[in-house]
Amino acid sequence: MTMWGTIATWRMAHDGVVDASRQLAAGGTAGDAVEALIKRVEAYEYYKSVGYGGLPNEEGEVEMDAAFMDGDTFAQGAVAGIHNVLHAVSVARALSHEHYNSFRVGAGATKYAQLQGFEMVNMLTPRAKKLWQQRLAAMRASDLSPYDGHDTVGAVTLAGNGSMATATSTSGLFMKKAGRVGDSPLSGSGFYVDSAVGGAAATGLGEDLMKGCLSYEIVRQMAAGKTPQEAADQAVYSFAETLQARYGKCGEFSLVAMNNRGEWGVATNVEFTFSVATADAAPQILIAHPAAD
Ligand code: SD4
Repeated sequence: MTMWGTIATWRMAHDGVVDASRQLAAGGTAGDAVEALIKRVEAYEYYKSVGYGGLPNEEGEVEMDAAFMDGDTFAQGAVAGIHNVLHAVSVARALSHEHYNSFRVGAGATKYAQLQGFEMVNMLTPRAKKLWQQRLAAMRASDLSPYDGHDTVGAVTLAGNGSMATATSTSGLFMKKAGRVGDSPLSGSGFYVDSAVGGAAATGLGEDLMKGCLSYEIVRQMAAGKTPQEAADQAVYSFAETLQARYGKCGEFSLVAMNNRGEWGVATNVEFTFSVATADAAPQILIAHPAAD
């Protein structure tokens, strides 16, 4: 049987995983499948942390981060702090075809999307605005942290021809400061893929994920011979421990990984749902727990 597969963060990715697996089963490319997967999540209004309906920053502006990477060529494109673009992942993918200027931020990223004809919409839905107003009032009343929960969609795909791709998309942390960028558009932190090995994608506290370049570290461990599960465990748990010991705290991390044989693994330091499908296993939503001490 031709091996293909996809794995993605959170149960919200499930419909996208179903779409991607149909494409991959029909011989679609890894890039098209991962973009379709992420777009499905971005378009769904009721996911509060990705795409349309995503929660805004402290100033009430929805700022999106997204990335796309081709595991054959290592081509990457990314956007950060982009405004009012329905599919930030598609903008990132378009940028991955550029040799120069492939990572764009803020007004420059938004302008690029407009000029390229990407669909522009007001990303602040009435529902997200209401949640923002409620949180603003609560933050004034007490000292609430802007950070609660973590819900970036990040996915890895393996096509039947052996090519791999990865992509991420997020509105980042609810109530983040204007201009704050997380790990999701950063190569090696939020995502990484090498078709000769495998790929990984992250969700969690970007500020801490960046400290360990955890997606790259998982791919490096797989290249050294570890299974995706061993690689994810090694990268995530050893770094979380080191960070705790040397920095004094460690945010939530959850990473998904798949190798170029369609084997997969997940490591997390918090209860975490994910969705996965392979040529020999129908799409399913699973729950991962932190490894026991
Ligand atoms: C970030 N990794 O921007 C993302 C957070 C997340 O809700 O997973 N999002 O740091």
